[in-house]
Amino acid sequence: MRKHAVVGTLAALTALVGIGLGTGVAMASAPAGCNNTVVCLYADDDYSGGGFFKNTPGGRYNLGNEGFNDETNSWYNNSDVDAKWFFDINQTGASRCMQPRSGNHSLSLYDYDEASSLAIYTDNAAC
Ligand SMILES: [Ca+2]
Ligand SMILES: [Ca+2]
Repeated sequence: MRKHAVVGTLAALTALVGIGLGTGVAMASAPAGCNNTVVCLYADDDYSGGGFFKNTPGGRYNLGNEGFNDETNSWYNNSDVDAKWFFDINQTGASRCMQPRSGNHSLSLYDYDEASSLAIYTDNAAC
């Protein structure tokens, strides 16, 4: 009886932790190395593996020109403006908005290693 109660409590705790981790999109503070005002794309999950870092509002980039085509697995936008990554070059194909001061530490399998271009906007109303 007592053993069952302990197991039940552990299961409840595990479920709570799972809910907390499962939301996934925003984190409290930027990862180390993603400096203020910078949009950071990373080759691996959890903001690791090296990446592509830009802090130029209005900037448009083809990631193949930067040696970073179809590499992105996680990102953090540590700027105050919207940014967007695109499946294809020249800001075409499906896209994903990167809201200011937010991140995604592990893209979905569908989005894994797909980013081919990037737009950094000049305000936070672009997407
Ligand atoms: Ca990758
Ligand atoms: Ca692509």
